[in-house]
Amino acid sequence: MLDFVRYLNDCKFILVSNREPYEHMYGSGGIEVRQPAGGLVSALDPTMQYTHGTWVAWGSGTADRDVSDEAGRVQVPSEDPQYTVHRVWLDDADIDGYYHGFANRALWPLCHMLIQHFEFRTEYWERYRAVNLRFAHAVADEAERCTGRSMVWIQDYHLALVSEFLRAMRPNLFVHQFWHIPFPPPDILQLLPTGTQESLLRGMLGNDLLEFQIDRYVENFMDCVEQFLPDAEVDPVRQTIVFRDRVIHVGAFPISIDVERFEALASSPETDRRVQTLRERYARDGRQLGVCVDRVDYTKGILERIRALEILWAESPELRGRFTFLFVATPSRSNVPAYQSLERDVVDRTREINEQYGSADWTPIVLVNENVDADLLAVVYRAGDLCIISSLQDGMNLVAKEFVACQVDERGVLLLSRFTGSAEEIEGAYLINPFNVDGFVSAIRTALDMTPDERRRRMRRMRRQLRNSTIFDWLDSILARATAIMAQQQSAAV
Ligand code: ADQ
Repeated sequence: MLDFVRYLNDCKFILVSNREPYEHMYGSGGIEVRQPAGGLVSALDPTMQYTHGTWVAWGSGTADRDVSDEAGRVQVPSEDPQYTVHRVWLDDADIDGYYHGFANRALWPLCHMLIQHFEFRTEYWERYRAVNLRFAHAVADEAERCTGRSMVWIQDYHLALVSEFLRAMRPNLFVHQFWHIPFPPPDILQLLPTGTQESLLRGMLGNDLLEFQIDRYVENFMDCVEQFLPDAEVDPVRQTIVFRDRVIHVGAFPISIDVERFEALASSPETDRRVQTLRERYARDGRQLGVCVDRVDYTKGILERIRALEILWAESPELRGRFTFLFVATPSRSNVPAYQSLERDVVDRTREINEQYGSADWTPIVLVNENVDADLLAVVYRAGDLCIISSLQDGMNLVAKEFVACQVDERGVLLLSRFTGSAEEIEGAYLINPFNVDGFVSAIRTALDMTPDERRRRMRRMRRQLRNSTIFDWLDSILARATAIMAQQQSAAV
């Protein structure tokens, strides 16, 4: 599994992300360590442990300062230290401006092209720049601590300017960045005030390699550079940009999940038992169970999905009592007003539909409003007869892949928005357009009517494909590409 670690043999690996891999929190029994759930941390933590690198991230835990040294460094995991976490400290104004402000109120909606949610404030942008500079100082400090060459890998849209700041401090560092969300075309990026879109793009061009999820985002990025930075030379065929006498490589590297882990979770005897109980409750006597798992976010098309379900039950009374929808939702970014009102709308709309169409022995939408653990996720995914992913835009969407990995009985249909990165990757899903409500409703009907043979055929195809494209393949292809470019640079410099 860790074969790709060979790429990092002779250089120090410095990973940079907004969220940290271990958070120290004051709890009732003293200091507790929390590791955030999620594919990225579970794939990268072993890599970091094996290479003894450094992870630079925001120190967000209540006890983080008390367990770190003066430079903000702490060894993890605490029971058997293998690598360093270098924490960057943010105060409330930083969190408001950098995180809730520019990252989540300006860049997030802009990249997802949902411009009704776009809100730019000069204060947000200034904080974003200041915090990105602070991250760059922390990385430079780490690079200075080692004698050999370092490879810096930045994650995501919170840190778009770090590579340019770093380049000015340490011109020889090798820096690359993975952009987890979509990248918009020029007509959308230009909603940023004049000058800001140029600064953002220049910030990203501090990297030696920029990784996006799919080719469409690569193309959008190159179109933006072409339009807003006339002094950059874009080569769309080779996917390179020459800027300030440097060559920046750009490419598509679709992220995935730890497929074996999800398959194992879905196949355990305990899961078997829990799936039976769940189906007994919601899918007995030929009833079908629809499922979905989401962060409550306006990009996920949640209200569009609820609306489609409502129309389905309104127009097809025969489906009332025959089809239940289990929706596992976790509140997210609750400090941003748009998210608060979405959370309220989801609860209100669900209650209205349940009151209108439900009966004594049937609840149309079962809303589980919490973050659930991976075991329960596997149960939900395996129990589903169909999974509905209706994102209005989504960089990749890992829920789609998790559902496929857990469908060990090959019973489920995947209804997948064609505006997800996954839709360009997964063959065998039933694609939908969440903006076309009638088409959406008729797709749910078709899925419910799909024969077991057709379901199995589609699911097998998706599962075969997924096994050849796991999160470890993703990591391997990025590190292989990064080290190849690094080697090219070194031989050109000799
Ligand atoms: P997200 O927008 O968070 O990620 P997604 O890819 O679907 O979207 O990942 C969500 C993750 O959170 C999944 O692993 C899912 O299991 C988990 N999750 C969601 N709701 C949960 C709940 N109620 N309980 C427990 N777990 C829950 C961003 C981009 C995506 C991109 C990923 C990875 O927006 O487009 O696919 O990063 O690059």
